Amino acid sequence: MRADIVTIFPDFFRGPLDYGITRRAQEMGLATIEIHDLREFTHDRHRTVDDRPFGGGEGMVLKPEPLFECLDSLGIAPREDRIAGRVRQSVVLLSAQGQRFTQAFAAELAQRERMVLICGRYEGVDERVTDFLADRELSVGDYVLSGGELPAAVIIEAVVRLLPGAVGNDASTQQESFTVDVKTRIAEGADSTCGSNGLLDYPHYTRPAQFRGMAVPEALMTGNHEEIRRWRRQRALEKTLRNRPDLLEGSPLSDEESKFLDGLKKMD
Ligand code: 9D3
Repeated sequence: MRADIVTIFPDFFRGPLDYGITRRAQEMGLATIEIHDLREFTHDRHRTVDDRPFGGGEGMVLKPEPLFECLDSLGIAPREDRIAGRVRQSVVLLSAQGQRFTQAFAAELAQRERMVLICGRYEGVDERVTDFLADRELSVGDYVLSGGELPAAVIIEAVVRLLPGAVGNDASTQQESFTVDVKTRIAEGADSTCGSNGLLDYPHYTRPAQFRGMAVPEALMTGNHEEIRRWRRQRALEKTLRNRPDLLEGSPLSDEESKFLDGLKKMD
């Protein structure tokens, strides 16, 4: 996959993409990430990328011309070909007004040969970019950031780790590939926070078994795999109820799990 990032802060991306899986994916040639300085697509002495909003109001807006010129220079297919799926390319505008980025979007973008991420800044971006240049407008969550740079790094990381071969022999992917229905769920957009069942993951422990008076739970030390499985499932249910009750809605539970969960709900 080739990813292009369009930004007024090109130096921002020295760092976040040069570690771990994203670094290795680039070294292996699975991903090529290019950063484009929006100011290089201006023509005035001050390299102006923003202007005041028509109709008045607070703040500044990213001008359309440098963004359209930048995209022209990238040799991206026409928007109608991208939208119709005639080419596997996406142009994504990062904005606070976008659709929420989820694992499902990550899985979809991982199918693309090419993706362009446009980082919004200031109060926003001229809407003609949204309507006629980008084919998706994405936000990474309901909180206010100062621009699309961190979100772009988030999206690149989420997408690149899904590229075939990117995670290598990492135990977490091996475990994922055990169960066919997990892969299917992930392809269908299962949340990365979820284990195989749409719940949060169970808690993990490693050595030492005793640490400053804090013991690893007994069940994990038994070597009884049936008991360990049940313990993990119960802790995952507890944690999901406490931290992400919304995930329990769409999650199919066995009779035993439903009973356990009802018991938990009565407790508080
Ligand atoms: C008047 C309200 N505005 C400012 C408080 C809205 C607003 C404009 C521009 C809020 C944020 C931004 C800049 N943010 C992004 O460009 C952005 C973003 C975000 O703020 N949160 C989550 N995802 C993203 S992607 C791009």
